[in-house]
Amino acid sequence: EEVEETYIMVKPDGVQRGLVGEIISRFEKKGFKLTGLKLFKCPKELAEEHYKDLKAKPFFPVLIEYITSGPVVCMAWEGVGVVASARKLIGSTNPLQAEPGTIRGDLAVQTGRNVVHGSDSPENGKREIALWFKEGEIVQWTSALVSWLRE
Ligand code: YYY
Ligand code: MG
Repeated sequence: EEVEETYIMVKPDGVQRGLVGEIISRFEKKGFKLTGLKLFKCPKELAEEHYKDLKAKPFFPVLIEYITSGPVVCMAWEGVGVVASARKLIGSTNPLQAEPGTIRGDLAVQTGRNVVHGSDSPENGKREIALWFKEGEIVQWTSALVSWLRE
């Protein structure tokens, strides 16, 4: 069990639908530590770099259009096993297949409007945080709750 970091982002539909607080809450309540947070209008080049592995997919242009269509909320979260755990909290890519209780399972209906992003590996967590945040925007701090979350 290692301390990891993951990049979580409320997509433009999540911001427009007023789901920012709800989504942040899920990660806070689980017991992870927030180390970065900002509202941000994503430039096209950054969206393309973030999703570069999907460049050949037919839905890529529409995906870039969607991600750049309004402000997003960028977050960095830290914790033991946070990458895989956040993916579980988020649920399947297609919200209709996502389990109830997950963010997408509870709050979304379509893959193209699935409200939230989460890194899929610790390596991509680091890569994406470095991509979306500038130096100084990530804050190291000690939560007063640590001893109540882990023995
Ligand atoms: O990591 P996750 O967001 O669950 O899915 P990815 O396979 O990385 O795809 C990224 C993003 O692309 C997805 O959240 C929506 C969009 N997308 C799509 O519009 N249509 C697909 N068939 C697959 C993905
Ligand atoms: Mg992905």
